[in-house]
Amino acid sequence: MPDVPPHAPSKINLKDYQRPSFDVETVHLNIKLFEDYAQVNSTLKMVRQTTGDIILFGESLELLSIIMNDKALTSEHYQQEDGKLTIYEAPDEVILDIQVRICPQTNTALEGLYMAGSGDDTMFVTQCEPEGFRKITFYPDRPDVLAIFTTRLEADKRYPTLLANGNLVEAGEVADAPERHYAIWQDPTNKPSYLFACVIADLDVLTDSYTTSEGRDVLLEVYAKSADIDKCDVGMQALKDAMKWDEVNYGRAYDLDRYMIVAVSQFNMGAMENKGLNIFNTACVLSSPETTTDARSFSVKAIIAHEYFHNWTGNRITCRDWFQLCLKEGFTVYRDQSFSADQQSSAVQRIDDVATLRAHQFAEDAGPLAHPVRPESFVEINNFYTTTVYEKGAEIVRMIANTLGPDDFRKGTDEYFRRYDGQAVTVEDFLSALSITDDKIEDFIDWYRQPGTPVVSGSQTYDSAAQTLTITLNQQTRHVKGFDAPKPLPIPVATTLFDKDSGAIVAERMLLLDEATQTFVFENVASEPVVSLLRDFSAPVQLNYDYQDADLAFLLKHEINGFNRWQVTQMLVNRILLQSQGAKSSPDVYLEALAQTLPVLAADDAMLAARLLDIPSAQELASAIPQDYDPVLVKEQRDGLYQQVADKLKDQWATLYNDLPMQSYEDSAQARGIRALRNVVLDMALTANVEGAADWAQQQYDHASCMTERFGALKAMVNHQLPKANDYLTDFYKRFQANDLVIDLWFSVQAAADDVTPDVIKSLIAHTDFDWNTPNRVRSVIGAFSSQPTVLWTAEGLKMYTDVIKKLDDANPVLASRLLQVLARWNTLAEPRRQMAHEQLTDLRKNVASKHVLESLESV
Ligand code: 0A1
Ligand code: ZN
Repeated sequence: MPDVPPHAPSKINLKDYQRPSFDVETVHLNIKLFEDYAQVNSTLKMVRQTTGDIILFGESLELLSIIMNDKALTSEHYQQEDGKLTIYEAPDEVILDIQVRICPQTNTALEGLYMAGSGDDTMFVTQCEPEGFRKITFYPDRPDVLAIFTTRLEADKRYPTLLANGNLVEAGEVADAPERHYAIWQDPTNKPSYLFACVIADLDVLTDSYTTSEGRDVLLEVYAKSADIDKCDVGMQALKDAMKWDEVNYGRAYDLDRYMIVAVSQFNMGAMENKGLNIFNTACVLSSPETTTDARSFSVKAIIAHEYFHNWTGNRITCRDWFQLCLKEGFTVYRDQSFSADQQSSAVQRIDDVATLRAHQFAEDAGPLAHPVRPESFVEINNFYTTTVYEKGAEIVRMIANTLGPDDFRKGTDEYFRRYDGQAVTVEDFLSALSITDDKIEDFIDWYRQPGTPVVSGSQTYDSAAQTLTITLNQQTRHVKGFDAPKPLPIPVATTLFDKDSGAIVAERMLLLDEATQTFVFENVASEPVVSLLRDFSAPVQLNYDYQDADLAFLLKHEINGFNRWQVTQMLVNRILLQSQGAKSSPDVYLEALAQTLPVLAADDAMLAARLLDIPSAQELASAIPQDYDPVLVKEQRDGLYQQVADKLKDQWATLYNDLPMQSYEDSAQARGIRALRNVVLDMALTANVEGAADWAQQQYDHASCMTERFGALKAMVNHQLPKANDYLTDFYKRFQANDLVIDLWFSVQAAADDVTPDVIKSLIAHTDFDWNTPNRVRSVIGAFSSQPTVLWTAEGLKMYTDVIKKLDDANPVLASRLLQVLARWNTLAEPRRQMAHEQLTDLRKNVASKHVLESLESV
């Protein structure tokens, strides 16, 4: 009996990997765009590598003809089945000419070549990672087939912008068709098809230049529609900063004469690193003080850097197969996080990265969609662009970098680039290069193979006679269904001992916990110290140490590193809020410690002070509750603690707020810190009912110098349901009606409001500006709504949410499946919600067809 139902989509397994039987040397693409279709002619020069037939992939293509070595093929020479075209008995060297017709105008999945924008802003762009190229033409669309691409684009002159990878070699009018023109681009680097890109549009361009450390003059271009071109400077500057940073920190210089970025309003993800022609979601490249919050603007810089860094980690060295996705993503995220840490306080950067990891990746690792950083099987690779692959993947690289130290890590990365440049490789190859100075690094392979977040528990004993401190640590990882029993992983635990009286550091060591249980002895310790563990979050684990509340309060005061102070507040908060999970703290110690720390820190480091007031989101708290999760109870407890903090410092909010006056806009770390803290203080003051706080909000909105101030005020007014909130929402809408990204904020602030109801969401969906074909807009309503678990996990909330998934399943399965991930932890809910969710998800499963969504529903 098969253990999968016959209709279940089939799985692809890492262990079945086989080299392609043919390589492609060169590809000539000729893409002609017409009013309601496009014709794609391709010429592939292919050479045999191993035995076997030629296998090409193709989806949603109308095959017009195939010619092999000048001979037209008919159906007896090939077979077309399940998105595969197999050509039999091919000679060792072939020239294939293939003609297909595609329809970018109706491509709502936003993969392959698709139409974006509307009216005068219509444009055509591509998204090929991971398997979109097969929607443009038949091709061995797999990352280990590298080829030299030449691309000819032809379109009506109404689209003056014709771009593809590499260098422009020719452009002109089309003979016999004066209304049409063409451009020919040649990319001199060997690349897999997922890095192919082209753009046919009418765009303005911001131009700059950069001279590399190797003396290459590079033309830099950011393309956007004309109304947005004034919002491209932040991205351009970030690009130049990233280029320099990669030269200094990794010895990597850019390798082409041109680097282009194109902003597109309809895009499933953040951005894409296509060789020399990055395509960006407008939300991840456009930035201006008036329209973009500081947090968004900061992430614009990080994403620009991320895509640029892929040029070496992803493009020049790419993945052998899609199971190795973390090879390029984990390393590149680690690189962009390091870049960002150099642009602001490194403590705040680490706080933000760890907060994201804990909120999203830990939740994923705790639920039914848990998977290894390098999965071993999948149905649909699009479902594996996850925080596990990206963020946990980055944490593994960070552990390796910290274990080696900066010099040996650099030797290892130099070796990686030297050995594998121009190749498609595996995680094992990466580890083997990094281990040239220390072969223990290869042991980190288990981190890539084993799902689940390890829990590190521990305790200490102090022997005053021997003057030794013994720390006992043990590790445990849950056994995820379908995987081998977990084994101990190498876990670096950064540890510092503090003298209890003076607060001075007594000893500092990186402990390597690589067995189930281990003891570590510190000698010559004169009195029992307070131990600070997992400093800078030295490993992606849950820490469960036998602390007294007083130890944590001590660390909040004496820890010198800002990240560690934040980590201590988070431990205190978790011990208060997760009482049902055996935690054991009263809020008093936490409230007292905050009250003492905050006023001093506010003057010193406003950004860090703002972070210290963080209380984990309801979703993050939920991820620590393995069963009987009651969203109402968690919300009550969370809101209750927030209220207690607000009340405890009630007398101080006015002083704090007034000490953070609004000034003319400045883009410095200090100014950003002040703006962040002011927004937090405003919300606290409204929570504590501080007299006059509603006026502060209105004043802040009316006199805002930038979007961080204006949106912070609006959000506070909406969340606290101030009488004027609706007037201000109307004003906000009118002011920014022409700017889609700001209108996304307008939608999201309502959809994520504390008092949101499914009816509010329905009315937002019915708004004339709502658009199912624009993922940013869908996320601004549906994604934002999912941040309110008490409404989401109701019969009505779930019905609405699953109806959205049904609606998107066919039109845009990548988006549908990503939105669905939010419901993954339905089985940890307390009854009767669990049963209710199960019924709705079972019903959803009967009403969807995409393998993306079906795979995400496998555990239902
Ligand atoms: N490689 C990109 C992410 C990306 C993945 C898939 C996409 O379309 C389905 C688009 C972008 C990155 O890491 O930035
Ligand atoms: Zn990436």
